[in-house]
Amino acid sequence: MQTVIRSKTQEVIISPEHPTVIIGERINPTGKKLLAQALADKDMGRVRRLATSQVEEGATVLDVNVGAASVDEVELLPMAVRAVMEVTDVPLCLDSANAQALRAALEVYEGKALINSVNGEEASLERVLPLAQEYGAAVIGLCMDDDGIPSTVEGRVAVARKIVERAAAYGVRPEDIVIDCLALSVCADATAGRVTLDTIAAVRDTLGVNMTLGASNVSFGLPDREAINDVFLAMAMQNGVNAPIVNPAPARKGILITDLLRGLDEFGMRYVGYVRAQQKK
Ligand code: THG
Repeated sequence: MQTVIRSKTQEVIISPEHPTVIIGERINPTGKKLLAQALADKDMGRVRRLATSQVEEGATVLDVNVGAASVDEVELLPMAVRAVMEVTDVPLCLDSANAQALRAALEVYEGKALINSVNGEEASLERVLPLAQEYGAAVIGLCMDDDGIPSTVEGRVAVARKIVERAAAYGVRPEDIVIDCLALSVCADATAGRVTLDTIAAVRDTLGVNMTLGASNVSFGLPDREAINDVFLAMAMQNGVNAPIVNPAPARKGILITDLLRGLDEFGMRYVGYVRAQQKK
């Protein structure tokens, strides 16, 4: 199964047979006071710089999230999308829980976007899936609903299946659904990592759709988070995640090595190219 997303000039294919797609997460004011302030001031300089730097660091898709207090997402999300399109050619992942903001961003976006996201709640399905159909976009489906994130593998797979089925009813094909099985901290719940990993394998085996993951939640509250994130992401990729949402600079090496070991990097061209480029810096 192939999920194709596009900018004006570039096409990115998410599939188990292709190298892992890195969705850069850093255009997001969470934990970034200066970016939150710049967005409140409608100053897109930081957004532009985060776009350029993440593409240099290996992102082939950029997540764009402007959600912060004192930010009107309906105005700011399309503004940020325009700013990013001015400085990079990669396809974009439009990250908002606000359907009006998603629509405004889809209106200005040039290409086939990845909407981030829909979930199993009725209100979300009814608002977001028609947008995907109308704009011909792909959409990330989160394994959660009105009752929160199910604690069992079966519960999460049921939400994923519901999203795929409801999408079909709205004319959105399974190829255009990218499921996020959701990572929670292993610090709070020892089984959190395992439930996510087992859900990923079950979604791959039963639904066969492509998958994303914001892997860094898994290490929340623990020391040396990057080491934990790297190992967890490798395991998640082995189970079927093929388009993770990550900070590209620290995540890229582990992703390239995991692709190499999984037979997705012929002659090690991508890995060797990366190591050579790092040595020249
Ligand atoms: N799934 C999907 N979308 C998502 C997430 C997910 N979007 C948002 C988030 N999770 C992924 N994006 C981020 C963005 C920033 C951070 C983590 C995940 C983050 N920021 C640092 C902090 O808070 O300390 C700031 C550090 C920095 O990058 O400079 O951790 O799970 N579908």
